[in-house]
Amino acid sequence: MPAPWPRVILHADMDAFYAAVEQLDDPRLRGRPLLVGGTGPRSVVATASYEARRFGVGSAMPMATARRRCPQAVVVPPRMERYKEVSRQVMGAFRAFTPLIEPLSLDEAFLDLGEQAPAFPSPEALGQALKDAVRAATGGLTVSVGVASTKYVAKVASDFRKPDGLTVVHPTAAVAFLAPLPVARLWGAGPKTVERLHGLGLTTIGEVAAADRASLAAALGQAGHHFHRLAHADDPREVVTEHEPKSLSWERTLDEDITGAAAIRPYLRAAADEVAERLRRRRLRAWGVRVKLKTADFRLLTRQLRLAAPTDEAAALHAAGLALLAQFEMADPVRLVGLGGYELIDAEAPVQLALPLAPAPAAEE
Ligand code: DCP
Ligand code: MG
Repeated sequence: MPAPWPRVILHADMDAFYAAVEQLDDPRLRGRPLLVGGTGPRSVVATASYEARRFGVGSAMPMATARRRCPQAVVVPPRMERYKEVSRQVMGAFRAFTPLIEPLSLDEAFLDLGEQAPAFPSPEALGQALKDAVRAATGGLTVSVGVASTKYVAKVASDFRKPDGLTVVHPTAAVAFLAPLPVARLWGAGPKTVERLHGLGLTTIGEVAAADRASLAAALGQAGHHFHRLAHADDPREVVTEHEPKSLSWERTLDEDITGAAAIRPYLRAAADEVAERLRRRRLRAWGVRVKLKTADFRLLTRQLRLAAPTDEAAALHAAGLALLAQFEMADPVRLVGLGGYELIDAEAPVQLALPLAPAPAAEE
């Protein structure tokens, strides 16, 4: 993958998912307007095939209204078990590309290609390979894919040319890509926000990007900052896999062995910065801090402690790291230095402060 991609994130969203599965399983339904949903008086449309969408019907519309607008549509009841089965095939196809998958629903996920991306000659080839893999795994279903360097832009991109779309937004083109889109496409902007933005005379994302950040914040509070950043294609959120990491650590095998605390301290500084950055990106905080040293003769030594409050700050991690370093006997040369946070919690979770605790027992492997 060419250099200017700081990272490669894909958003993939199956086309008319339930309806596409029904058309896959019953060839007579292919090419026809199809509504998936119940037929009771209070039923709504779960989804409509693209043939039916032309008649102005779509998800969440009362079934009665949809049938009035598109009387020739076939209506089938949902078969959730089958959709879950196909969803497993789809997610399985994604997993062949990367373990870093964040499913948002049965038919939609973010993929962080991180280190796998360079294996592909171009972002277009990568996106096409994903589409081909989904088609093969499901026996013929199409997925729309957005490729970008942030989650937000990838999500907007996957929706850009539906169905069977592939939209690649180069990082340097992201702001221009977003600019003409309506403010409703800002992630998290519901009807109320859209109304407020319109009240400020802002109807496109480009206008939000050009707006003064302070006045946006004055009108919308914290959300004003958030939307201003999104409009600049700035979205620090990481792809979060189903399984939260148990710990986040930084470690480095050194070019040459070093001896003594003074030589080790600069590495702890760098490690604390890196771990804090990664915690914040994942919206996590660590209760525990661990320092790991490997001696030149390959003994692994660790010391750990539990903080008085969970943190995502480099200064707190660094201070803990220095306190832990003081607990090692520093006579032997060291070939590896590491620092990690463990016992991670959601940064937004309410925190119950710890009772003062003695340091956790040191471990030695
Ligand atoms: N769904 C639902 N009720 C809704 C929205 C969706 O039951 N209000 C179900 C049916 C969809 C599936 O979830 O098939 C996926 O939702 P999407 O929003 O991705 O819609 P589709 O995949 O149907 O269409 P699109 O091609 O727009 O992604
Ligand atoms: Mg979909």
